[in-house]
Amino acid sequence: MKRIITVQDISCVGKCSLTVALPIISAMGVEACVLPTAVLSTHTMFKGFTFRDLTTDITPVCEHWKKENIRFDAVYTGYLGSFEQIELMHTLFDEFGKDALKIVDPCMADNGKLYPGFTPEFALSMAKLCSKADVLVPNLTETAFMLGIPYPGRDYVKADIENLLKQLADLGAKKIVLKGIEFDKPQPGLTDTKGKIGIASYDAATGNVGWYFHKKMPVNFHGTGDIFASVLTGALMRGLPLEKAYALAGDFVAESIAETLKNENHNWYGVDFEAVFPYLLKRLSENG
Ligand code: PXL
Repeated sequence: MKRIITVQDISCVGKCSLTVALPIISAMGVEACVLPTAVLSTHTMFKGFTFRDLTTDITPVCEHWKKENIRFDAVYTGYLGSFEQIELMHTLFDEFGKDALKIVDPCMADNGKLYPGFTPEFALSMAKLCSKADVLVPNLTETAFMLGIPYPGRDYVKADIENLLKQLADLGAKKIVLKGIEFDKPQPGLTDTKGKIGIASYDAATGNVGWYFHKKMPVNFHGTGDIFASVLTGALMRGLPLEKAYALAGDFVAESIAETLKNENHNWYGVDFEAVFPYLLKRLSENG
């Protein structure tokens, strides 16, 4: 069985970060080890959340793993709470990432805004960590902050996205999976994008650009980026090629939102992905 380590916070309530990564990656038949960066009472979209920083635990935990000769097939980093934690992730990649797939979700912003507590300088520091990624999974907002350019909103065409992919690859990441692409008008070479939301990918080694569009749900939910990156990690570990892995991740997010909206008293803070595991496992058994 493949074994991964995921490094992100545990928001006790909120259906994001570790409370989605653990169940999803485990359900996909991959051993999910965790390195929690902080414990929060809820994610940061609630008011008055508590925050216990776990930075000082990271090095001793890793030292113990080194003594025990523990190895991972993938190292997947998500929400990191400080500059110091980003620095520690460079060390983690050096020590545990040599033979492992390094997946970075630079989880810090969405819809044109940084999440509470983050600054543009933090985004530039995250961009340095992305240089070590085998697979980088940003959204458009994170891309803009990491490249130090204005958030494009919906004002872009296909060539602009291709340009962003190349700029992200110039940071040093080997493969890019850019989420949340929506085109208002038809684009050359792309069919059936109307009313859809999608993913653009780039392989720095070959220069190949890939696209995948899936149905756009009427409501945005928190934590869906973490769900996307978790499914992507699980699918890559199960041997799916990158294009199939991100298609499955996008479809699973859309299915999770659809499931949530079936209940008119649904939570505002996260999606009911738990009810969609049968779909995920069926797709996985059919190789995506
Ligand atoms: O879903 C991303 C995320 C993860 N962890 C924490 C967050 C957020 C988004 O706001 O607050 C603590």
